[in-house]
Amino acid sequence: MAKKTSRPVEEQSIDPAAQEMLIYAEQIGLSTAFTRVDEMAPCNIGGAGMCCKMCGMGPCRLTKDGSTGICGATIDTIQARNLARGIAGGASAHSDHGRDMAFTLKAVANGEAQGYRIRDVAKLRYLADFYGIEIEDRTPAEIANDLADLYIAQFGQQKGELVVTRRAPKKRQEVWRKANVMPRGVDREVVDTLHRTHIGDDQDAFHILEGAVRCAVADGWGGSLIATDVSDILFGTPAPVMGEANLGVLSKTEVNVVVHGHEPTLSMMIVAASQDPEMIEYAKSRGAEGIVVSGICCTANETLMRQGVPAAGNFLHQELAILTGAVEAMVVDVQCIMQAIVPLAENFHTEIVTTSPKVKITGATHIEFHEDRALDIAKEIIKRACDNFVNRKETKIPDLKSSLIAGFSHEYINYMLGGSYRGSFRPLNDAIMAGRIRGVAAIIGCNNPRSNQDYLHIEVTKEMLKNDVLVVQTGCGAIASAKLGFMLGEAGLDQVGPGLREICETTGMPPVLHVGSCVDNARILTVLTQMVAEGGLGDDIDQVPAVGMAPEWMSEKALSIATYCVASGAYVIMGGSNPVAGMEKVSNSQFVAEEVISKEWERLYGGRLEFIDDIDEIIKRTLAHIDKKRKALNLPKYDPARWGASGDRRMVEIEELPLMRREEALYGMPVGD
Ligand code: SF4
Ligand code: MSK
Repeated sequence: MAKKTSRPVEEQSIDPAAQEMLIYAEQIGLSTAFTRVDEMAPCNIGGAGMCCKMCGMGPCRLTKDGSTGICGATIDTIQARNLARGIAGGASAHSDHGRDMAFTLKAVANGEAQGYRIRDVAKLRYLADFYGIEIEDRTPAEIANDLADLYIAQFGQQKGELVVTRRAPKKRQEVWRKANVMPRGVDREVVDTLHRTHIGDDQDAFHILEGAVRCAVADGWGGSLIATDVSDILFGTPAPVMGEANLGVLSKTEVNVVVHGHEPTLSMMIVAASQDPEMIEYAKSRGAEGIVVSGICCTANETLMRQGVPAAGNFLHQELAILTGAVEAMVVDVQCIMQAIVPLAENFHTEIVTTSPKVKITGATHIEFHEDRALDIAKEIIKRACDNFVNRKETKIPDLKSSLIAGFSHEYINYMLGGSYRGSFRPLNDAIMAGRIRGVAAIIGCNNPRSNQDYLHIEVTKEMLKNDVLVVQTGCGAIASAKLGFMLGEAGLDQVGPGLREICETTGMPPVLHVGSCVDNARILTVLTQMVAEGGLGDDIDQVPAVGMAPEWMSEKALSIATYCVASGAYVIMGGSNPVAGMEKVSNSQFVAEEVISKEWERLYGGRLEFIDDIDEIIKRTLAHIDKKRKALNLPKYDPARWGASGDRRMVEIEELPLMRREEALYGMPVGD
């Protein structure tokens, strides 16, 4: 039962659809994460990373100046260990996703996966060739088998260097070697971090966090990049596709199947099964008009950017979708699935179906997914949802959804800027060098009910656009922008500065680019690498005028992403709670971990990690960093007045002038008689 919420709905979410559902939840007395968060005060000792429970002598809470744990561990050791374990947790989740994708590729190559095929042969051949796999006179299946073996080997490799790191700029690889953070194997680095943070192991904050950086690099330039590569090979490299986002995508008259989690393997098969005429007939036989599949969280991003499957919402929408009473089945795989959806669904007819061999939730139906029967399993789930349609009672679906364009992969951006025969990042680099585009901001990451849902994502995005900063987004941040209408070409252009606006009008790209799911932050790394390779913006990622932000972060994966971005040279700002914060009672001089992730990491990698909860400060530091990098590259100072009205706007103004004045405006003087 929900208690009366302490915050008005406008302070829980800026999304009108969410607000509508939150009012409804309160009316019918059901709790959500939005209300539970107000009933659960955060522990400020644990939140600041000052509580250690690494052994049975503790937990030890270090809240007094100079205090240590029972074993003598100091505050900097404890904070560094806690942060390192968070990074290892996030890296393991992303990377295990990558491993599963590599096994799927192997199964597809060997004809052991039902319903899949290799869709992007060009990317398969490019990657195989990059890694030295023979591609001439070989079938896609033969090449895919070898590439899958190479990728699978990256997880268990014990010595040497992850081959995937060769995709980073050469200078960056040297930085990692010099700093001793070049990963040996994905699993090895995760285990190494868990080992060194056990009681009685590594007890030097700098050294603990060095291991954590190696682990994060193994994620970003290892497991995550493998996940993205294989998803593109199997399901197609994303290219712009129209879609819709928000709870209004749920259908009043059709069977609603919501796919939620992260891995595209099952969700893409569910999409395929839902389009099967036999399944549609089955739905009709149960009284529905058809079947609608929609997504939540990063499964939404995976299916949206490849198939245009509508996104029902981001992380905090998972409970709200069930509250509509219109969801026959919520099919989940891995990561970011709240246990609360099972008891919540008991108030409705919604069946929660877990599918991953790694994830069961007490009270949910478990239908385990295996590639060799993928399509059969997907059809079985769809049929169950159709059968459940007759149990649907009153529904309450907010009549709110926004259109968007998703699918800006690295490859498409290259094509978009240069065309088929001269694909290039040159126009983007030139625009940054000239100052039309001030810089690039990657605004990524989760929703967190401790802040106002989507508010930070949207406010930061708006400020970046006003300041001619091109925005790329992934994960739940991308869905926040989509829901609020920023991802539709001209739709957001009235809020964009003149220089960026002109580039958007010339190239046809929206000012906010949907780049994918949270595992696809690896795409942002490859975009930055190509910007470096294109020339004019330095010879390594740390020189590019770019910033990464996760304003509403909550998951361990966000910690790993932030760390691999810093290790790649980026300045990263996280909003919300600071896991290495100090407490007033304890002398600041002790907070070595916070010093390491900012000053020390900047010295070693050229990037730094900061936790800042003030939105004005986030914006100020982002723009200051971009300007600092512009200055270091000797680029002209950013000056929006230089560009004035952009091309299309100027043309509209000129069109409205009398003929004589029009010619004068166009050519500087009247033309002819
Ligand atoms: Fe306490 Fe040390 Fe055990 Fe941590 S490892 S719980 S600080 S005794
Ligand atoms: S789903 S990790 S809440 S982005 Fe990738 Fe969203 Fe964060 Fe999960």
